[in-house]
Amino acid sequence: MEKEKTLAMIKPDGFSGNYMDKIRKVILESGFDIIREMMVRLDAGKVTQFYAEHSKKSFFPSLVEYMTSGPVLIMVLEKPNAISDWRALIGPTDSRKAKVSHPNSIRAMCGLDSAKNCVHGSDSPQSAAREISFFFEDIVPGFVKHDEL
Ligand code: YYY
Ligand code: MG
Repeated sequence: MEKEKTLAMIKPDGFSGNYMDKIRKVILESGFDIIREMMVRLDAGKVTQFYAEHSKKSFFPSLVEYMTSGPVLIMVLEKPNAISDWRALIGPTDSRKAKVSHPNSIRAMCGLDSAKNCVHGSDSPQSAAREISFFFEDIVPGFVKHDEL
């Protein structure tokens, strides 16, 4: 089966709670290769672009505040079926639900609720291509950035 890439992110609470090493361990033990990673502090402009699809939602201002509250670790993960396997491993958006329905998921382990949920994962091949090229321009050759997204 052909390898696939997805974008993963450890959000600010993953840092502050010292979950970083645990999360990296789960990633590697689950068969993903971490082919690129960088630690950055996102500014409001970058978060607004990254989460453009949610810009009209009521939670958007708090999402921007949360995502800019501390450093994040951004990773490109690779393995066959990486996109849906990483989504399955992180669990549902709401960490409170994850603790009930997916107790072994990463969001159950380190998230708090539907806002502070500790990790990100691309939700489709289109999102993965956009999000990887958003942070690592060299990885998706030929992928055209959509400024309106
Ligand atoms: O893809 P995923 O992160 O699982 O959820 P989305 O519905 O795409 O929302 C993106 C991001 O927005 C979520 O990870 C936290 C934040 N958010 C929020 O703060 N409050 C909500 N009720 C829903 C989402
Ligand atoms: Mg999403």
